[in-house]
Amino acid sequence: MRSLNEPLVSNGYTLAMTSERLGWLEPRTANLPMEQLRETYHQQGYLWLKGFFKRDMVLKFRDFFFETIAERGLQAYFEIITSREYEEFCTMPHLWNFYKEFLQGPPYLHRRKMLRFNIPGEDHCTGGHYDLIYLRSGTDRLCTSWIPLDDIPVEMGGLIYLEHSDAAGRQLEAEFRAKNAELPSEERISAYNRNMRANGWVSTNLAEMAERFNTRWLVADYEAGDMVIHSPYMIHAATLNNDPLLRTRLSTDIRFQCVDDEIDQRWAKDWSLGDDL
Ligand SMILES: O=C(O)CCC(=O)C(=O)O
Repeated sequence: MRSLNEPLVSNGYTLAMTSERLGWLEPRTANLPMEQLRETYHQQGYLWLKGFFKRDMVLKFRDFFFETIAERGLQAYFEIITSREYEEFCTMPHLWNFYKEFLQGPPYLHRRKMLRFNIPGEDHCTGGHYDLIYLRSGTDRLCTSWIPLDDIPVEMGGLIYLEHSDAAGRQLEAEFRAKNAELPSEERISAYNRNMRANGWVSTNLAEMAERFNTRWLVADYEAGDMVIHSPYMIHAATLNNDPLLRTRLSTDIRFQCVDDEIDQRWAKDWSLGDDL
């Protein structure tokens, strides 16, 4: 297990680097029996599948992204979001068939899909949250796939998980459900209603969160080809991209469920700026 040279920083807060507060995500290989993978996912709240995709395929999509932006400028970003290339990447048979087996039913991919890039020097990143806050109007049998679209060592600020926080997310959501019960129906399901914190985050102070929940943030050196699946209650966040080589962190996060489970229709459209979801 390697050690980190610099402390990890997230939205102005420095993470404690002690072994009680910081650890490493545990990888699995995708060729393990499906039952075992499902069990690990339920126990840990996440499943980090090493080398799930062919590396070349991931890097080809990364190249498509950066070449399109280089040719046409940042305004091409939302064209990429709606592009055939992105849709094909997210629905490739290898991924689709995996989810069919994992979910034990025909999968449904939420159309609102995020492609994120984080440049070294930015001062903000994803705060601590769980995903159901944004998807309250459907089933909670929901899986997020977080896919690094390049190698993302810890220093580049990949996704980090609060260990064993699926239970804490469930507890928080039960509390919010009770508080939100009085609100008009549209507001009740909103991640930004009067009972929620800014951006729907649990907090941006990750150091305080590790103390409060008495647990560790789990970090990882991700490689192109990996995929992490997390539960909608699992608390996660990111740290700032502090890459000495000044590379941009590129990743996508997309959400699957069974087509027969209740679907949050607010997500049945492409991601756009200010869509308030
Ligand atoms: O990539 C990020 O910074 C955030 C991703 C995320 O929150 C998710 O995958 O649910």
